[in-house]
Amino acid sequence: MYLDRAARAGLAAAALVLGACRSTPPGPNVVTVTARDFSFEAPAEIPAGLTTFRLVNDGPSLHHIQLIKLEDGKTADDYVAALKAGGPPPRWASLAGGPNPPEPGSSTSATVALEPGSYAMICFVPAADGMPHVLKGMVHPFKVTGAAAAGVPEPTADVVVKLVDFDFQLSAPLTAGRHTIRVENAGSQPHEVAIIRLAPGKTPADIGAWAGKPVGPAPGTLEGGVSGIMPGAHAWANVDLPPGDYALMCFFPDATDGKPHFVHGMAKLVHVS
Ligand SMILES: [Cu+2]
Repeated sequence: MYLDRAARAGLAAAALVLGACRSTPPGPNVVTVTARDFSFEAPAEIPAGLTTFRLVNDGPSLHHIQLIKLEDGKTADDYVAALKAGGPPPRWASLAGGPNPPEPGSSTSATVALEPGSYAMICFVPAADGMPHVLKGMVHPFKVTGAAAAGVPEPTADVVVKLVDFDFQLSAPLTAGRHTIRVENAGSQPHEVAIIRLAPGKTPADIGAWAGKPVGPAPGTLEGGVSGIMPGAHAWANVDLPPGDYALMCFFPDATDGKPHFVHGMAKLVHVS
């Protein structure tokens, strides 16, 4: 019967699709992290290799994930103590990326290659009193174990954003919709990219002015990005951008004068259409 044959053809097509899925190379390991004021709900142990951190922000504040790789047997407590002591960033800690903030009640993700070792997951976003969330207890120690699985290809990016001292260089104009953005630090200092859709009439400078002590609603909508990575490192931001005017921002303090990098030029207006 005609219908039966059509149904059989449909089943055969479905089987082909399933077969194709099975032969697709494995993707990055996905780790879901829930952030809230002021804690992370995250695993204590994560396998080495390409890892997509999916950050679910339960709010009420903005949060991100800044991964810190700890060397020399140092712990997350040592890192927090070093932050409290002030001074230059400790040599035994390196910034290993992570997703920059989505809106409260929303989620975003970023992919990084995790080397085995000891890590701290922290949030540098300042509270309304100006104190970074990490100093309010937003720190989660974890271990990365094992060897990276072989044959997991790096994510395929459709846009590259180079972080330089002090600018964002885009390989192509950003268009509305889903993107995997490869973020490369081609500068001499740690950098990040926060992707923020500007509220009508607002500028990147308005974001900078608001961010130091974020009282009241942001003059824009947080759309993710990649938190701090070291010079020479790269990571990927997975975003879904509505059209609009955007600010690309780096909030890292400058190694020389301590001012945030956006003051030095890492506050770029980008039109997404
Ligand atoms: Cu920077």
